[in-house]
Amino acid sequence: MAHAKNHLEITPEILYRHRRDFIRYGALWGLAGLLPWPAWAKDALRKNPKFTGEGLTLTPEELATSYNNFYEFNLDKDVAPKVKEWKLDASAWKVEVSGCANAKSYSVAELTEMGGGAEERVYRFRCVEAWSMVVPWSGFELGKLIDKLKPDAGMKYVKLTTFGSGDIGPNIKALPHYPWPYTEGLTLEEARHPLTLLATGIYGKPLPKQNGAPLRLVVPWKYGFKSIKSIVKIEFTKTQPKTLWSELAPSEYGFYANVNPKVDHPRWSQASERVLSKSFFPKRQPTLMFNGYEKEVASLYQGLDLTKNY
Ligand SMILES: Nc1nc2c(c(=O)[nH]1)N[C@H]1C(S)=C(S)[C@@H](COP(=O)(O)O)O[C@H]1N2
Ligand SMILES: [Mo]
Repeated sequence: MAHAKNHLEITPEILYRHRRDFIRYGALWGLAGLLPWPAWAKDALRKNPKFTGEGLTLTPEELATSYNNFYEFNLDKDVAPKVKEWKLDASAWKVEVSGCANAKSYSVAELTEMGGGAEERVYRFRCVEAWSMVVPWSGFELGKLIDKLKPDAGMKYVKLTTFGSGDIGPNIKALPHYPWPYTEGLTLEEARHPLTLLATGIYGKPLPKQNGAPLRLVVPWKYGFKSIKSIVKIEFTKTQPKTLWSELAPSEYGFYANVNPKVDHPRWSQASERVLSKSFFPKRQPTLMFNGYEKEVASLYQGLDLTKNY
């Protein structure tokens, strides 16, 4: 890390915001006695009460926005010093949608509106490289958007694609053996699961470039590589779409990529994970089945051999 701080100095954004609100409204509150939290003091961003992150420790924002995998730009995670030079312009973004009744090109604002507006959810996030974090995403359920888009009859999958221009992502030119553009896919059932988000923000702010501005997928029970960034295309398909990682290394990265402590990566164990932190002695914790979302998603995979369908 470029400017490592003592980990005791780190204040998670949510605590910071609560503290700021407390200072701002505390005096008034004190005068009024034990009144409920006034409606006008609430953040504009809706917080989903089911996903407030209770019992989880939020990853410091500074880490979640600097320790990134975004292969189009960099392979070494430490993006913070370089991100200013990235030619990713999220301002006039369009997403091409096909394979459905309402196929056309949409702005991110239009998609957000169709998805019911953005709300905040705190999710665990587990990279296949065996590190993990806990972050507050702003976004909307992909399933709500799918209902509005109305997939054509017989569609079974959703394919998502990142921009493919080497003028934006220099590694698209520098690493020609990668099957660019970055693509990912979900079964329609997975895409419609209420946990599956299209995110437009993180830590209550618009997504920074390195986290996949202006629109990225978040599938918290799957390895991080499924959560494709900077999406330019959403396609409904009849057949299982090809994905960048499963094409590049099919024995290491499957289509499902469900977090599973019992199915190891061919080159390392998935039984435990390093918790991203600024601490000199990062904590390791056991990895949870479906990254802790087993109750919600296990039924999607009934009868499926998860050792073969990794
Ligand atoms: N387009 C694109 N999406 C991507 C990646 C990438 O390299 N390119 N990396 C993936 C991987 S491996 C991870 S772990 C997450 C990282 O997301 P974060 O940087 O917001 O933590 O993004 C995923 N989405
Ligand atoms: Mo990852």
